[in-house]
Amino acid sequence: MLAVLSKSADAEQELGELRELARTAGVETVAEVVQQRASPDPRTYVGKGKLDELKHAYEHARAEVLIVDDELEPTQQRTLENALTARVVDRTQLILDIFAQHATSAEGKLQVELAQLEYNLPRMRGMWQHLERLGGGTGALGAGVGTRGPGESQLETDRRIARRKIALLRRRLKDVGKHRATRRKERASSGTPTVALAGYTNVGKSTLLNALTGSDVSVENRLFETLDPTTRGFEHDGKRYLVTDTVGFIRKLPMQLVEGFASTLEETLVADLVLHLVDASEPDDRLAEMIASVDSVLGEIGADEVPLELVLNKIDQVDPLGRRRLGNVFPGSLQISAVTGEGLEELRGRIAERFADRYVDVRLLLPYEEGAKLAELYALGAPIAEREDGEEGVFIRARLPQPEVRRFARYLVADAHEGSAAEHV
Ligand SMILES: Nc1nc2c(ncn2[C@@H]2O[C@H](COP(=O)(O)OP(=O)(O)OP(=O)(O)O)[C@@H](O)[C@H]2O)c(=O)[nH]1
Ligand SMILES: [Mg+2]
Repeated sequence: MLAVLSKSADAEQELGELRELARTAGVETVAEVVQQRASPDPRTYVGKGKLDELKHAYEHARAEVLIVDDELEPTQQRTLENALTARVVDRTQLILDIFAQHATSAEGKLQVELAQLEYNLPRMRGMWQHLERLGGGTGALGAGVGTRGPGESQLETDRRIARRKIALLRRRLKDVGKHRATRRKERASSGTPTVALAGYTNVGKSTLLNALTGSDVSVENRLFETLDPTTRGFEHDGKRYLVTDTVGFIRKLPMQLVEGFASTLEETLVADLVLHLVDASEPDDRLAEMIASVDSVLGEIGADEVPLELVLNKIDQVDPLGRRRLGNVFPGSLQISAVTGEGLEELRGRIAERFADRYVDVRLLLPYEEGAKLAELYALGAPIAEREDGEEGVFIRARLPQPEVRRFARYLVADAHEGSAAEHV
């Protein structure tokens, strides 16, 4: 059963999202309760009168768990559980549960475990009391926890163990993060422009990665399908670009997850360009809210300095009138469909434009005795437009990333027509 406190008159969107989260976690919604209220009651979360209604609805629907659309204070959770004799799961716990289900890589699992421990640490007392009362067995949505009802000293011990585990996980994540940093540096030194896909969960980031690069990253109509960053390349007009797909954002993204997934989210931070992907088929006010929450997470991780393009995906779901309206609301944004392929050529072109001055067309004459330089050139992986083995050496026409040109400056040959050694594309 779902409970939502709403400040806005239209709670349907908040409910809809919570329903989706519950569905993704494998929970079927049997009843929903909404209270219009500016801020939660510090003790009971909902108002006192609403608590009776909630209790009645919970029993009537024969619900097995109450899911609340906020991160609850430990006391609020306890009070609700006592009042309803129910299992109460808050929004953060629900999202952590989904992340735990979807984590596949070693790093993803560590990140989720860290986030869960951090969520649980201040709640450990509540957790044990909860277990004692219910006779033990379940933490959040079925994660098995020990059933022993410990005394105060046991609790102290558990807290210490948890803190030590948190420190250990942080260290291990740092090590794993180093590998990622190395890979990132390799990418950066290759000079290949990197584009990061950012956006709300389920807007089609992975579908777009697949469409642009011909990959087959997992795509599902459920939330937080992707947790691990994936980087793939594509070529456009003879130039190579890298695209990174990463974890999606959500309204009220638990701060424990932002912290736990810091190194993953950094992929966005180090990109040369962020494509902020949105689901154009969402109603206007929901769209605005989704954009705002992505912007706020990008700001939180310091990625708001990276150049950004707003891209409206799922445009195949929008009628011509809606498209025109979106064009007015978001001037300069691209309208695409990662599924039908509409607008993808324009998107590639837009990306290329952004990096146009980062590549330089050069003509080189490499004497045969400079074989190592030739190997170096090939190692760059830059597209070679022409190669001719002449008398004086190898003549090459190639497109180099700007920072690499200096290494070959000695071998540059002037363009017969323009008289300049390097011409900007
Ligand atoms: N109609 C339509 N559906 C799309 C489009 N792009 C993606 N989808 C669907 O949207 C759902 C989510 O797609 P994903 O690519 O998994 O979305 P994501 O942003 O990677 O989601 P997370 O990894 O969960 O954050 C899938 O059911 C896709 O088939 C599109 O252009 N049009
Ligand atoms: Mg994805």
